[in-house]
Amino acid sequence: MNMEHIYKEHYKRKTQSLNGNWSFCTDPLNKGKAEKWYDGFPLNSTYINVPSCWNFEKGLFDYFGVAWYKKEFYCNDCFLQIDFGAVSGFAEVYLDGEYLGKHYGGWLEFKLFKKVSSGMHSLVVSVDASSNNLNTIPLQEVDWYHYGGITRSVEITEFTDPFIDFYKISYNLNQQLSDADLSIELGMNCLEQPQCDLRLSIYINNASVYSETRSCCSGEIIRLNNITLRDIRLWNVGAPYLYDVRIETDFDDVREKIGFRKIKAKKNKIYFNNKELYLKGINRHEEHPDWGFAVPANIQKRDVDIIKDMGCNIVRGSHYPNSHTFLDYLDREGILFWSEIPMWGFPPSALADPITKERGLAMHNEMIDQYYHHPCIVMWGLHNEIASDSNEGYELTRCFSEFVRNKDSSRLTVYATCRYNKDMCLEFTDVIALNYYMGWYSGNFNDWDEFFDNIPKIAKAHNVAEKPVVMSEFGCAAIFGNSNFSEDKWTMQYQSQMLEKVIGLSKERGISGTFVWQFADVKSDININRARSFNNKGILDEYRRPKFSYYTVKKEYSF
Ligand code: ADA
Repeated sequence: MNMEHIYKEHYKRKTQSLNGNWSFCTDPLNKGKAEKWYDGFPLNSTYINVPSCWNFEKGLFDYFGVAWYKKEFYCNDCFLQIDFGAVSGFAEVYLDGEYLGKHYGGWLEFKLFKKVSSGMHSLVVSVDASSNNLNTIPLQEVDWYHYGGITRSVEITEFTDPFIDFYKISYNLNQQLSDADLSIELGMNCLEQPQCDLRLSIYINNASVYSETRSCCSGEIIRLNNITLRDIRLWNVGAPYLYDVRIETDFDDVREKIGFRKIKAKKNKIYFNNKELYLKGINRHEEHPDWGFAVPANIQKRDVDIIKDMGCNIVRGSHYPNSHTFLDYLDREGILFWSEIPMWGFPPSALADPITKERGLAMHNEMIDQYYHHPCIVMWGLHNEIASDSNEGYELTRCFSEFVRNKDSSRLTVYATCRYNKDMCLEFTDVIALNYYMGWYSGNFNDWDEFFDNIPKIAKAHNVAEKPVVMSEFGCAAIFGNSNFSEDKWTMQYQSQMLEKVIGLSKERGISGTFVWQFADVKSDININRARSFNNKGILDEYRRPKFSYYTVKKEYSF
């Protein structure tokens, strides 16, 4: 998809953006289906800009039900592909009054196909952003705001036979990291004939590395394994190098940016390109008070600039897959990324629900497929603060970790726990990640020393003493502008001292990295009852204005 990358993904493929104005109608009584709104859109509908979160429309701030969208467009005779960058919750799609397909789960892409003839067409989407506390991912109870809508771009493509349905470029590096053996998988489609001929060419940095005329059948996966690049330039932290890969057939093409690098966890340490690396991290919600999850590209870029200025070398995308725009900027800057699915705080009852598991696996599957090529991504996060001290948590973590490792063994696995002492799942991931808030929710500032003393002891007791440990969350709230000599809770001074202390101890005690909670203040669920209805632990406020701790973290990360 060409929608949210910062580079052009196709030169030949005929795509058309459907971003912009759509007809829009909320459906609080959920009657749209019975009344066939997909065939006759309500006359009292209004309009909305896509992509966006509908909560910014007047009167809809706390609307989390169903809403309908409609867009008309023109296309030629073709196999039409409709790509959605992300739709919150559950989407059902209709084309020209007929049901076309559905997708569950925000922050992930999906595509649908139909053979159409030339003329005007009508696309209708119903979006159900409702959640429960049993098997929606995320659950209703989370510490962020549940925005609804078509939150990322929509695009259509007019295909003619044969065309590239999917591709995957993976590689192996030799021991010296000087040569890369590429393997390229190409899923081909030719829908009208049993077999098609095609000219297939591959270019890397504009140099041809493969070219052949061959035939393919529909659904065939072409596997190319004999492309080797010697004396490669590595993608390094702070010194990235991206290779430009172009795959071309007669009438179709895809372009991808890849980077060669290696991440490994060994004996309590994390190695990047065979060198030990301390992770100087920050947690970031991809959210903004004026845009919700539909954060515009200029804000994404500025966030990356701020993160770079702060000296971070990794971002944790807490708690869901981020946009390609943000990740493209990280790829360009040589800043790493931890990507996870929005499985936050699941209790045993929700973990035991079979739909939870099914949806969680589908999300991991899509996340890895869709984000596979970003060199910045080095860790797949299985979940966050679930009941990992329960049998249900054990079973689900075992299943997720096996699935993720089988699908992509080139990255590390991790999940963030707040139950370290009694956690039953530490064996399953490459890295142990701890979320702790001493001196904020419980205990006091000085308890941190004892906490760090206990980290290796607990690891030993769990038989995971060789795994690297990172502090995946720690912090405290500070209201922007609240400055006081008393240096008590909620002041910018207290926050600053706390972060200095935890980062300082982590560096001293053999921890492999710190992820400050969090980048910017973020709108929280009203039921959580937070001051201003925000999680105020940002080291910037929600409009990205720096608090004192921003400079403290910058100082602590300047090594
Ligand atoms: C948890 C959670 C975060 C946030 C944080 C906090 O660790 O993972 O999303 O809610 O607590 O601020 O309390």
